Amino acid sequence: MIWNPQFECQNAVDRQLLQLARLKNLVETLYSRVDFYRRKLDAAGVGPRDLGSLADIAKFPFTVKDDLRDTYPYGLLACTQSEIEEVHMSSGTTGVPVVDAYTRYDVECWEEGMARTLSGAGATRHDTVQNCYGYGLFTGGLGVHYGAKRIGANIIPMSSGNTAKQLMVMRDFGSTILCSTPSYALFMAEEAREAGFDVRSMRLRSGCFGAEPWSENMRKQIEAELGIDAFDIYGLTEITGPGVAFECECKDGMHVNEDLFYPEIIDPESGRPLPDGEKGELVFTTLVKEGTPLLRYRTRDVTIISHGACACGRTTAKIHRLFGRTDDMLIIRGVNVFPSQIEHALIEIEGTDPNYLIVLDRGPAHLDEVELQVEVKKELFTDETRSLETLRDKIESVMKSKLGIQLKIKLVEPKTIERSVGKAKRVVDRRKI
Ligand code: DLL
Repeated sequence: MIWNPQFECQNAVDRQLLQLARLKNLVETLYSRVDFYRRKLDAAGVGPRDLGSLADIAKFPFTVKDDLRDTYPYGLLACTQSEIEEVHMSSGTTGVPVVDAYTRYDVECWEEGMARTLSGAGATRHDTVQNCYGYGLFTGGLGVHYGAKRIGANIIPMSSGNTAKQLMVMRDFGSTILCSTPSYALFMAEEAREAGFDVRSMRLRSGCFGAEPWSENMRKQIEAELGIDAFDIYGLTEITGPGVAFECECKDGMHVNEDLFYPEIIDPESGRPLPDGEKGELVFTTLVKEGTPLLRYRTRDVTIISHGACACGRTTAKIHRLFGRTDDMLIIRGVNVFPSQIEHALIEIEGTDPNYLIVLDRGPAHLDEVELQVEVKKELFTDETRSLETLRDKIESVMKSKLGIQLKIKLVEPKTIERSVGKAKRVVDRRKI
């Protein structure tokens, strides 16, 4: 089901004209309303007049996550504060959040992008959408919520967690579409098996999964265990949240909502744009955003782009399932975590050394398990065990409040963690995704 054929099936020439007009408008807006961008564009010696064609975008400077952090909270606002209707945030490298501020029109565009996303997975107004993405500052919960409302579907705002209740609701209310992280979908399948729920015989028929890396193998497993069609959906807080790109029934790459976001693939080293089919870093320019519009935002996500019509009838560019990231950001149970955040938190805790190792694993229930090994001062090991326990509890609660996730803390003696001669190895990722 195609939600908006006018934009999703537009011919290439008309789309490019639309994108160019929107891009010019964006650059004008950024120049006149956002000091940060006026300085950046002046320094690069470019302005709206330099945009003769879409390819000219390559002359313009990039925006990076640090720019968002440095201008926290409202330094990139292109509208007045009273026009802001909603804000969302995700973690930045040092724990300073990156902010996305939405005007009424931005929320409408988000609803539109998410209506297309859910339609790609076959949703209509007759569906019951069980939304297990977290509601709150994370964009997953409300993004799906708005899209489902726009379609006119019945939305069950479960948020994440409480799996027994999720399964009961799924059965009793006949949910037809499941929205969650892929790892939580597998966890639910496992819990269902143990609790004697036969999800395959329920009404569930498809699901939208994203917010973290997953694989074709995981897709097969989710589809087999839940008896559904599983679709990959992509987005990021900075750009709008979910609703940036989504799979259709062909399950062969994610369609980018190109009338709303202009995608590029660049060489992460040189910054040069790469042609279709070449692997590189995904960059987005928001074409209609009013609150916090961004020019050439480097997502750090690595993928391939392809243009051309799809068998589903859509003509929008498609991005390949993500291959990874160019930075060290980890996604642990759907939460973005930078090792540097852990390091900053540890420095403030007395008794610890700044030597640590993050060990990631997929537990038997498919959920990420994280062990944080921390070297502690030698004296603590000779003391009563009570002080070690107190320190462990302290680290656990500091991490929980700073990162928003529970880590298993293992205190180790000095010099236990292997030293490396080059860049310190802070992460061991044993998750087989
Ligand atoms: O994860 C938005 C979202 C919510 C997407 C629900 C899909 C579903 P952030 O928390 O800002 O936003 O994290 C964005 O998550 O840059 C990717 O590295 C990763 N990511 C998102 N979707 C996928 C996906 C939301 N389908 C970061 N596959 C992005 C792999 C994904 N990684």
